Amino acid sequence: MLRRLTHLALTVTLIFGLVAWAPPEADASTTVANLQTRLKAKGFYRGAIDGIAGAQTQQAFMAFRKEVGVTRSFSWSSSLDGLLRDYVRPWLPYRHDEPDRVEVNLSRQVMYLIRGNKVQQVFPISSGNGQPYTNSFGKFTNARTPTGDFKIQRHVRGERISYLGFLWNPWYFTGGYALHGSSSVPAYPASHGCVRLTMWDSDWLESQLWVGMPVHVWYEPAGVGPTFAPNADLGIGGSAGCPNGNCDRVAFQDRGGRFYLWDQLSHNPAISAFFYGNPGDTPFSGDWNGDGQKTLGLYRRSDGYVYLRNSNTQGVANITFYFGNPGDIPLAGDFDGDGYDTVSIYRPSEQRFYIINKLGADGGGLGAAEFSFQFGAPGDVPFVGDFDGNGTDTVGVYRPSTGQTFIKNTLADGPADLAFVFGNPGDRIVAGDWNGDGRDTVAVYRPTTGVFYVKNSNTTGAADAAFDVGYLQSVVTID
Ligand SMILES: [Ca+2]
Ligand SMILES: [Ca+2]
Ligand SMILES: [Ca+2]
Ligand SMILES: [Ca+2]
Repeated sequence: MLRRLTHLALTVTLIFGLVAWAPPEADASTTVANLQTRLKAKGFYRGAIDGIAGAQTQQAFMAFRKEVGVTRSFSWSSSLDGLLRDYVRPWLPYRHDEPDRVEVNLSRQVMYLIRGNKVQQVFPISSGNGQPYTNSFGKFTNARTPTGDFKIQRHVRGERISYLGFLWNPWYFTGGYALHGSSSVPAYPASHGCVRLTMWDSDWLESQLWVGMPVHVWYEPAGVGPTFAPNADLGIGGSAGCPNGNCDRVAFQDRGGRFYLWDQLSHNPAISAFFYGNPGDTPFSGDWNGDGQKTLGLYRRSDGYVYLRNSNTQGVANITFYFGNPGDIPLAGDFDGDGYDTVSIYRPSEQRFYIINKLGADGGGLGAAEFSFQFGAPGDVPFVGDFDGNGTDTVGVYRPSTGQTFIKNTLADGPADLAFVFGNPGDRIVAGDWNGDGRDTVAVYRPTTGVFYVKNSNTTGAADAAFDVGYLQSVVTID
């Protein structure tokens, strides 16, 4: 037994490259029986508590990994322990006339069994792989799982052989598409369009489903607001905490142009939402009027203007001016330490920062750069912060292809003062003072999973906290 446990503990070490991990001693919290009990309590496991990490248990590991959006595999890692402890079943659309139903989440490759409008069980699935094939009528079609609102139409108990193969306990919800047991439920969509369940889950569901039961099949909405309740925690190491009340906050932008302002970095923030700008505008933030409050600015690529506002509320811009060249990236900070943030430029074609310490005149242009310097490589994304706590903002660049992050504490040509790795390809970076110690550090928002990872030091290593914020677009720091 000890041998198996050690192997289990050693199997998977990294979540998204964020976690510097050392093999822990096997203890009671990582025994297979203990994991089975905990996974059962959270709705991921329906088998016996037998201490054996067989196929059914491994599929429960997979189901959990699919559901929380970490690397999909059939093994457990101690780095998942905290996620399981803090896991809260997702908030799903409340359907008042359908308290008992099935929801199929094609994005995460899981199926939820819902009773009394609450998620009871989470099943690993494999849906349509999107590949072309020839159907039973000889027609060329694509292996897509139909999305929409359905009801179970008919059921065959046990084995059914269809044109495309073997189905176990199929529950047809539209045409030839069924929820059914299969001997192959991999990490990814692999079917011709049916929703594959494991054989044992399909047996377990025999007493749970019925003809006429509602089935909803969907992808997670991209940018239509948080899909999960704010308290659906994915905590790594708990809340960032703010001992002195001087911590920065964040606002997330969705694809519809709405901002969600968190009142604090915690798993239960009060969130205010407001619309500002147009869908597709690039947000940033700064204290434009020197009142100590960072508020939103937007860059609208289609007309080349920036729009600055002095409160984080719905309304029109307080100051507007023409910005830079097409392709320039706006950034804002207090680069001269006078208490006012101004809008400057990162020009990716030159990998060059153009620093401007005055705001452009309302209705006019941005103004001439006071100085410039080269920093970064093609593809890098700039960000701003006071990384050494001296009251003056400087810049960093984030390399989304590798997660490498480079920071400067002076605004001049020359090498980085700090270099470290944080995040995954595709992450959105932002800097802020998350713990109130006066120094800005990095955080990344991962659009693919809707998780915001916060770090309190500018070093390689694990995130200090992680928050499930839902499927949004961008993040900005607000203090
Ligand atoms: Ca202000
Ligand atoms: Ca300034
Ligand atoms: Ca500084
Ligand atoms: Ca800090």
